[in-house]
Amino acid sequence: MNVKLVLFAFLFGGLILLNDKTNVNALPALQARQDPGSTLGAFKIVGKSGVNAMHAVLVSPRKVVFVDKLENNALKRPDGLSALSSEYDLDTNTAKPLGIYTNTFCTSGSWLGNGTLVEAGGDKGDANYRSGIQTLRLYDPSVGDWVELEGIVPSNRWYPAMVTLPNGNVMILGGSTAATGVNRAEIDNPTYTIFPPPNGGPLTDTAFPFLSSLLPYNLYPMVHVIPNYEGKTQLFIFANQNGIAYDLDTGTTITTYPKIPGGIRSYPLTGTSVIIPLDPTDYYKPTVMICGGNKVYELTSPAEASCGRLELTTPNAAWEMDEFGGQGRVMPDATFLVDGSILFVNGAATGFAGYRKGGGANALWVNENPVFTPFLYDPFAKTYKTLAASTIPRMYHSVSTLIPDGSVLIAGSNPQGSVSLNVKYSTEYRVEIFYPPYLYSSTPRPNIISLQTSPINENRIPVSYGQEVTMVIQVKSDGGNQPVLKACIIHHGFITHSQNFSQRYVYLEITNFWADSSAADQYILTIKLPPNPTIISPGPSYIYVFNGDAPPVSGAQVLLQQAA
Ligand SMILES: *[C@@H]1O[C@H](CO)[C@@H](O)[C@H](O)[C@H]1NC(C)=O
Ligand SMILES: *[C@@H]1O[C@H](CO)[C@@H](O)[C@H](O)[C@H]1NC(C)=O
Ligand SMILES: [Cu+2]
Repeated sequence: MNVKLVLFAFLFGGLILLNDKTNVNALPALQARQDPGSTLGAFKIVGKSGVNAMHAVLVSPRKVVFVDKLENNALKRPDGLSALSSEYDLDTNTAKPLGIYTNTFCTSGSWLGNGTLVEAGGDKGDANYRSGIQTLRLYDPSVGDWVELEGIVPSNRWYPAMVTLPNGNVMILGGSTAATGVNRAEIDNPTYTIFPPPNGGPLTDTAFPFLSSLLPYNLYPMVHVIPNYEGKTQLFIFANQNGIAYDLDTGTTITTYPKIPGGIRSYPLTGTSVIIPLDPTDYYKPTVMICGGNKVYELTSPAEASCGRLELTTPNAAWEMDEFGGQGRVMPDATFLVDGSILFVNGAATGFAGYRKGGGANALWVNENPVFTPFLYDPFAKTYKTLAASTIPRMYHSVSTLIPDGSVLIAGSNPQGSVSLNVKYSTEYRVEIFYPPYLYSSTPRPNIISLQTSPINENRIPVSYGQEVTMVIQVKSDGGNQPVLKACIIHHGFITHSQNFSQRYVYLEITNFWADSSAADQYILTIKLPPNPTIISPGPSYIYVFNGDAPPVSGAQVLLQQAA
């Protein structure tokens, strides 16, 4: 048995991880305690992203790929040109350039079910970079770099959305055919494209007129797969203030939902959306939560301070509104934590998404008054808690993603047309890790030793829908108490512009649990995976086992697929 054990030491109620690597990710000192046993978490600046972190995706347990737009980044490719994409190593906190040669301003991405990442769209090129507006890019983590397929996207895609379908293909949806601050009919692209094309041959566009009805605020539409037991491909598609449930197999609208109260939720009055954690004991009943945005396209307009929750499969469901923790936010990022809570972070308190207008002392900030404090939302209690603040403004073009060790990587912010340093709201390269309160818990963290007898995070472990998998974990007893274990699977998604394509959090049923007499504090668990790919898309995901609120030392990366 692989015993690359991680030792725990408990000091002053905090938790320090000791392992054989340099301890670069040690927890920062505790910030002010709110109440005994609970903290506000802490930020730590850990490194530089090399390119602005406009798009981010966790590609393996300790690596994040960033994609920027075409601009003059200090990080250079081997040929001397500025890199547009980098791979960030979470152990060494260093970034290396990747090979993208077409303009990625601004794109979307999602994983194919086979475990290759797709990213598509962009803008015009320049003397050194080609146009990216019809480019599709593939990233295979086992190769570790991009392959660009230029000109294969049948129409121009600027600010499209993307989602992984239950069959493992990706859908590229909407956007405009040319760069714009606000969309308009002449450049609208109310169509979708599926990759790879279902019948082979070239990619084709299919008309999707619902998007035109949402002009001018239909860029980066929100899209989520709706869970069902009938093997149907049904999507929740939302922009501006309106959403529908759409059956992709029959090309019909199943439900037209009521308009969300409050402001406009999609680009450039950007809010965010998540499907709150799905639960097998509740038959995976989906509830979407849409937060933030703004009411009017006006620089000084206070950001929308409301969130709406809507049950997508309950007949005649109404929006259940709250005050978004009392803080308006445009361009928030919503990040699931391992325990199912949602971290809202980044964004601004006034304005809308986009670059400054004008320069120097005359700069007009279209987004202003950065919000420095993350809020932790409990989707069951429906409560918000204010956490420790960052010192870095993170507004337009910033990101946040969960890391399998339970922390959150936060990067980016570039409300500038091109790299501008040492100015107000500079192009921001600093990468922060946010350590949520649960990492300071005194509850022992589980250490996942193996999954289906394979040591974790050496390779993606293949698993299939409905399968019962076996895990061996170690967890110290907490003052003689047995661990209280829960399990979940998280698809970390592709993050850009406050959207998180194909994101998903699903609780897993622990079907059996017993002490393993072969080693102290060791347990064997059997865990049942979700029954079908409408619940969580096929492709790379992480299985987590947590003890009370304490996340595992690391989640276990799997490649989830249909049984052959
Ligand atoms: C996944 O499918 C895409 C599209 O067909 C292909 O280009 C890619 O190589 C495949 N990846 C793997 C890991 O097989
Ligand atoms: C996206 O969603 C996934 C899974 O739900 C989560 O792990 C990730 O942190 C989220 N990121 C953002 C920015 O919403
Ligand atoms: Cu953008």
